[in-house]
Amino acid sequence: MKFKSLMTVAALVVCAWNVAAHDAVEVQNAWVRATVKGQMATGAFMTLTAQGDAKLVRASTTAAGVVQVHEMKMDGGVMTMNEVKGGLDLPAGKAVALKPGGYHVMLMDLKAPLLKDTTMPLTLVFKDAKGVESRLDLKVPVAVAAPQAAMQDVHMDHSAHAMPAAMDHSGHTMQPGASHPQ
Ligand SMILES: [Cu+2]
Repeated sequence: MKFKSLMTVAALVVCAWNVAAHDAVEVQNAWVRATVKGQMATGAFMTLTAQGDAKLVRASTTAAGVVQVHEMKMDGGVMTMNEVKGGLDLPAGKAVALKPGGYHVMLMDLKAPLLKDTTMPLTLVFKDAKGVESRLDLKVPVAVAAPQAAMQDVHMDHSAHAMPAAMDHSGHTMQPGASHPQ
């Protein structure tokens, strides 16, 4: 009986998040690597924490013609980069880092150089465990390196955030010198 009433409360909370439309996945420390004239590709990086099991299924921006979710890894001493097929898994409550040398949002066919200290619009599309899609519109800071600030939340609306901001980020220190191939 008590268990059942708790379930009802949980369901109501989920509904509230759906109404907010963009609060099912928390985005932190988002940034996109600045480019120079003539450079056609770069990467966007961030930490994603889904409230419930979800996937990052696609991303888009007006700044690039092609946007893909990529995974970079060492394969027999060679760095390889492949599109993540079927979406990037975001297990409930787990901070998933997109960072140089690992997962990233690959921006190709750039329309213009991305200048540092500007922002770039980025739309992320998530799919929850029921297959329902939601989109999140971000303005991502353009920088030459990962932001040093531990907590830079690009969300504009914090009203519905029930999760504590201090998740465990110990595994997400940036690799000095790691860079994204052009
Ligand atoms: Cu890539």
